[in-house]
Amino acid sequence: MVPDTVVPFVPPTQFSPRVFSGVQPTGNLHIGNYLGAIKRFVPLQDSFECIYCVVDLHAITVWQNPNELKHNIHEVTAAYLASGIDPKRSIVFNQSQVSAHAELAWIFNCVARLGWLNRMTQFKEKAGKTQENASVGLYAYPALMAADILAYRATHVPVGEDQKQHLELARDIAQKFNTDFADRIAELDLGDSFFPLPDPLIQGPAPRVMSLRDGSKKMSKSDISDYSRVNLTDDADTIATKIRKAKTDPDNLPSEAAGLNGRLEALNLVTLFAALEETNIDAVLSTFGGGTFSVFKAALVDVAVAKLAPIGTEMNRLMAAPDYIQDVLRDGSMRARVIADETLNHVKDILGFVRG
Ligand code: AQP
Repeated sequence: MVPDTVVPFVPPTQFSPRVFSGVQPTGNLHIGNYLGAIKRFVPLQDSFECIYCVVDLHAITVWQNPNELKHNIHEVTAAYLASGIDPKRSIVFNQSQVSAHAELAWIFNCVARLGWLNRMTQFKEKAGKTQENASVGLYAYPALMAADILAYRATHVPVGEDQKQHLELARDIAQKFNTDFADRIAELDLGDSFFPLPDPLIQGPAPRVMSLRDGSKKMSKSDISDYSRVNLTDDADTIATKIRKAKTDPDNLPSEAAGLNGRLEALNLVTLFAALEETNIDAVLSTFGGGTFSVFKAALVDVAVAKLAPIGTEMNRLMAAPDYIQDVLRDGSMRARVIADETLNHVKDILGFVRG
């Protein structure tokens, strides 16, 4: 029997298109987070119902300074808003204010298999050689990510390429849940399957921006070298210095894309230019091919400053008004809770939990 309190349910065969994505408030928000994720969140608002989360529960999978965490949560929120996410049209909130994420994550810990998590390359990269000392949360991170997405029964998830494997795991969890409880889902009249299999949206010219110091490493907030990344709040001088110091090789730029094979740093800088200018690698090389890096880097500085400075300025303005940011997060959390709690209540009924 479905409890009386259950609200009318959208048949699962007709999952309405919904986008969910998140960014961790781990400080040093960079141009990779922007080009690979946040920038691409914005146009999706025109065709989808969008939910954008500041995933603070994910952030604490590695130790965070409590005195900095609130600032970092505000920083990601400010980056969303400054980039063009409209908190009236989309839901913008921080994860820890909606307890359904943590509850559903536990349930998914019991659905996901150890073997699946053992294959996650990001855990291996982040835990490094000291896996025994990594938190259990870091290991279980992908189950929480699946909960984030599936609490809203989101159908599309815009992320950078590094998150592809986690998205596949979220699909596996959704599929296993649907299969394990198929009879119960049918008995409760919840359709053929309860969760959608969310599709990753990994697109654009820069799904994986690399470190400015090492073209084989992903640009990352947690890289100890600040020169490895361009931060969204860097001023024009800092952007110029970082790009001028970016690692390159002794040759001039090639005239064709094939000439970038094996030249990881050159490829990264050309890709960055193309992504910022919203063009492609061939077009960049048709202008700069055959020329020196110093000429190209000067042009890249101009483009980067032109695109990032307005965002950084707006982020700083918003962060100077923390009450507004708090209001956005409070309002977003209330709206998110309505959706996530409804999903969680159905999941509890499917599992056979008793709820009063
Ligand atoms: N280098 C990157 N290029 C393109 N996209 C990227 N993303 C991250 N790094 C790059 C995308 O940004 C979104 C938010 O990422 P996250 O905060 O969830 O953390 P992450 O993927 O672990 O990114 P970082 O910057 O490396 O953070 P730390 O160092 O804290 O782990 C995601 O969509 C991600 O794909």
